[in-house]
Amino acid sequence: MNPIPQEKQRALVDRLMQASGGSYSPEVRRRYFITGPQWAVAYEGQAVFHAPVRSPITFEKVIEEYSRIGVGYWCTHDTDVIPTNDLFTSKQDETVGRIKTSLSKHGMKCSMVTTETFHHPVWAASSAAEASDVREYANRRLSNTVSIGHQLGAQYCVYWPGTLGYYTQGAIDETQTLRWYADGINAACQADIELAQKHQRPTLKHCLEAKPFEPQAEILLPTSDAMLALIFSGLIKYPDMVGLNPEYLHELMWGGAPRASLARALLCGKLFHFDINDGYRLKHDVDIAVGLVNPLDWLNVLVLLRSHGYNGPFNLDYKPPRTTSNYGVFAVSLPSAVDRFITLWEMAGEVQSDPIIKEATDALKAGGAGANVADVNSIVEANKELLSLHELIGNRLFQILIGAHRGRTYSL
Ligand code: 3MF
Ligand code: MG
Ligand code: MG
Repeated sequence: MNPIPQEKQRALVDRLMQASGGSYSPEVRRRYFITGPQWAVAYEGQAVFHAPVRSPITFEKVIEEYSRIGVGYWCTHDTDVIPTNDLFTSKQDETVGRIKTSLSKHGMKCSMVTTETFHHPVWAASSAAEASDVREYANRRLSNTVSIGHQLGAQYCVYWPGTLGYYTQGAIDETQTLRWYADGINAACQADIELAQKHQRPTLKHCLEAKPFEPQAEILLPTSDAMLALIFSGLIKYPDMVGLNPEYLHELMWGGAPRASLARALLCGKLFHFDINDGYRLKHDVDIAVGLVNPLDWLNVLVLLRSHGYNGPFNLDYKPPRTTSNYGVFAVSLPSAVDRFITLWEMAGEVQSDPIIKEATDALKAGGAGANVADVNSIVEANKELLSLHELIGNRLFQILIGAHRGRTYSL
């Protein structure tokens, strides 16, 4: 093949996307509670060892593009759209006004707001730092975000604690720091109760998001289970207002099974919001788009969520790779992520109604006949042959993933 002239490259990308097929219309995409973060598509590809590869884009452009593609909801950190020094000033009000205009112009809704508590130097010792002025500022920031949320019509507020941890052990008292952290969540909920009354709206759903490592060496709330423990610890003043925003990759990063983490959250009634992406176990937070690494696991995750009637947001918290251009973010990255999600969601429905999986799971629950519960060996014998169905179900899930259940064959 000859080298491709620069001016023909976008057309090539578009043609191959078209040829790949599998895309849904914006109308179909809008039926799902898929939410698009400002920061995901505005990410310029920078990191500790990486210079940016893409140029900045405005929230107006982000909202317009989400709308065109069919992602009906937008969410943001406070400082994604309002520089830290402009918060609490008239510039904040002016920006919030422009966001409202942009959302309504494009038929979009704001689903969620979140406070940046990890990037700015003020958070060097976390939002629950020893110095009371940092903590007071944190409370103001969290309350201000809740206020922005009400102004924009959001239903959710997310908290990723970011720098809540340490580099050198013994420098902080973990129990005290966690108490101070809970005080911040309490201040946000308290502000929410007052603001909700003022705006004549329901209070927001406050969702805690854990991550096991990055950007601190050691993290005080590393998993969704740790967040559940905090919610039920007695330190949280309004535990009914507080739940979880698990992130798929964050649970995988510590070596956990995301589906099991989600199951525990569901059992506690705390699965409020879900960050969807993909990546690898025991590696850093690569935020690859949903389904590109672990499609079979993702299929299973969605079976769980479908079976339990999860109806919260699916938030596209991923980072388009550094090899993707500004054009590619909207031409390839975003639509393909949304469409993989929808395809996996539909496949999860097929799993739920698959007669083979149904009969196999029913048989496993019915168990084998003829066991004498006083005799351990007879229990083993009674169920022995049935238990092969576990692996058979695994195989059936693979077949559904590759379309074999619909007659797709390979070299046969
Ligand atoms: C970090 C994250 C965050 C949170 C976001 C929401 C930048 O690993 O996942 O995304 O999701 O801060 O509060
Ligand atoms: Mg996240
Ligand atoms: Mg992540």
